Amino acid sequence: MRIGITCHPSAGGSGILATELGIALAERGHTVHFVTFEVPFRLKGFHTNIYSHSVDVAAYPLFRTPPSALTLAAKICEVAEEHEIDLWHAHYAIPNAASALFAQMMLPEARRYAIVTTLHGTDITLVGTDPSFFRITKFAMEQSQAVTAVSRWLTAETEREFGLTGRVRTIYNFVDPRKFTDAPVRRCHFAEGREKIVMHISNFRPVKRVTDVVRVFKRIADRVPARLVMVGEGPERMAAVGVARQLGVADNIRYLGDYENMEEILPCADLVIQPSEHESFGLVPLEAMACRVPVLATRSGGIVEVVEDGVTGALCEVGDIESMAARAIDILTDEAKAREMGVRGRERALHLFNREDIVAQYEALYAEVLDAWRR
Ligand code: GMT
Repeated sequence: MRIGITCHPSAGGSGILATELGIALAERGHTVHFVTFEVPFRLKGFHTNIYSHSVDVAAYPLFRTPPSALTLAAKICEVAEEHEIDLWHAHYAIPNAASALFAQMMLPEARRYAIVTTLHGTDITLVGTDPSFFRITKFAMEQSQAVTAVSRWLTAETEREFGLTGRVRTIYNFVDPRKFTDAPVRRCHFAEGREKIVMHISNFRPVKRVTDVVRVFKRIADRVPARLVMVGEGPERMAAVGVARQLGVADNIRYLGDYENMEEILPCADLVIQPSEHESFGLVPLEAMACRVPVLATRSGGIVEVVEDGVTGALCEVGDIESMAARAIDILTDEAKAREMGVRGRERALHLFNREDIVAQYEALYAEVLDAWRR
């Protein structure tokens, strides 16, 4: 198949998943064309069967902001026509599904591709439900030939919020268990001696509740020698820095900023913490589980489909700092329990969220969609 993929290329779960999917599809013999505003950050090196096309951003004095959704649509159209694309997979509804739809309409009828749209979470929960985006999000979903969501929770949320005429299918995110392993890594980069390493990885948006990470860590550090490693960048980072200073734990925290090769550092962690307001899936917890790292997360959204409470980590209510700290201390001070959780986490990652199985689900969906589209 000749497949086009559009995604947000910067560090973020939807872009990561789309890129890893494209790489896996190319390995299975499909030709994959990415159309994005910059080269997706996990698309490093040369891959047979993969092409990456960057979108020009038109800066004309009349435009207050560049009409990027239109330039994206124009580029998709150009690539689709030149490379005779069969199917376009848009990751994240806005603007990607809308631009893919516009490009589809611009193509001559005989050249039109089918569209699969994958919803990742905030495109529905935050952006899509904003009144200024609601109708265009709904329209783009209804005009797609298939819509998928990354958890059962997100599927239900989408159906509830949008009352769609068509069906939304759940296809879970996946992890590559060869890349994310428990290979030995150098813990000494982050901690000394018996100090435990607590890790948080995110884009530091308000939904991630990064100040909760620091508050929980303060309680952990009062009882267990520990370091907090914060990975990522975003608007709430300075709030986390401020709370850490107030609580007197600033010296125990290291901020790594944006870091690309997560598989190199994740296995160093003794615990990964993700106290989000809601999380449609939680790719970081899944990658942590694949590395045999227990996860402390909130019982919110689709994350409960990923992390099994008491088995692969712990789930607490959003904002319940005391419970989160108690569960974290429990894991960090019981090595046998932590080890068992790690083992069960990797088993779960391999069993439910295995790269080969999930990619095969997408392939089957593409074949079904194309079959109906060509009739
Ligand atoms: O985490 C983010 O805010 C980034 C966002 C994205 O689109 O890149 O992540 C969403 O998609 C990921 C991949 O499907 C999911 O693992 C995240 O749970 C989801 N984020 C939220 O729902 C907040």
